Amino acid sequence: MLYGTHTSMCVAPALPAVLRPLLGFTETGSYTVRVVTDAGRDIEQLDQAPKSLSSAALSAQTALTLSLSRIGINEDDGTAAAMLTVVRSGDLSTPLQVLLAADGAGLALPATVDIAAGSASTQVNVGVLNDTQANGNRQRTITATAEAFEPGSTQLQLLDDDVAALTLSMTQAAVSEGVGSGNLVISRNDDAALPLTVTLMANRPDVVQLPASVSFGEGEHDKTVQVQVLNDVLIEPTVAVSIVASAVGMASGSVAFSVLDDDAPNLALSFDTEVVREGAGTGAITGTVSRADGAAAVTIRLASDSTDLTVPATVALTEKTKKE
Ligand SMILES: [Ca+2]
Ligand SMILES: [Ca+2]
Ligand SMILES: [Ca+2]
Repeated sequence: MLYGTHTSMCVAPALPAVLRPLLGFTETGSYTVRVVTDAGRDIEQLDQAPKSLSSAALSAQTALTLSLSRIGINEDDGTAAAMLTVVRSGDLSTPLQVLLAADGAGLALPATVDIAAGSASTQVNVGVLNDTQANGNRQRTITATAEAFEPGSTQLQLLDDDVAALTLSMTQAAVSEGVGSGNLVISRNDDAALPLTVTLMANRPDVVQLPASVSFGEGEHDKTVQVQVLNDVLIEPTVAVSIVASAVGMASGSVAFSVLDDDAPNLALSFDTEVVREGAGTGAITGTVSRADGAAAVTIRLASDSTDLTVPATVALTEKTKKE
């Protein structure tokens, strides 16, 4: 506490902010502080530094203060992750526009918030932006500023909800045998501070070929490799291919795509006679449908260009057979 040798009207220009509320300086303006000695007129001083009093007016500066309903918010908490309360001191008779800012990415804040005339405070939602990066927990400071006000600030923890993982994508959802290759993109979602070797594996090495591994350099987040699609002359159904990528310390990633066959059945049609009499009836001619290659079942459509000859609409070739 401050003591003096006599009673006087005086002012303390450098009065610490912590004393202002104790002395009742809640309003803007100039104040005069009366310092009164104790009954014994003794001076009690905790240090020996000279003390002086000034006649300059003391101005109690207005200030903004911030508080949050929560100080730890998760990346997936959405647009109303926490409630921010902005309080002003001083004259309340006019509205006040307060500027809000955060010291880093990840928060959704309005750039300004208005405190209405007659109000000392207002509230606003603090939202959080959810990303897919394994970017760790981050501390953020929110600051409120307004002209002629001491800025206010508050801090919160932005909690990551992502694990370090690999993701895969194919630039084509389906690749034809005849095209030869497709592009596989491998991505890592961590900060890529260290090089990384990723192992690649396909469920159908008889259909596709790809590098056994791919190396990420420091700072590299994406790599693209070619997936070779093996070509043959066999008639085959569409093949579902999946590729898995794995690496130490990372969750594995996978992608599925289709390999489309480009081989048409090589069909032949022959008859057991070249001449037939009118009225010979059903079964007058035996036709043979055959294929030179392919193992899969297939249905062949038949047609005649004459109303004098009738043929079955379809004939089915079962797996590895020919049919008459
Ligand atoms: Ca996330
Ligand atoms: Ca994240
Ligand atoms: Ca084929």
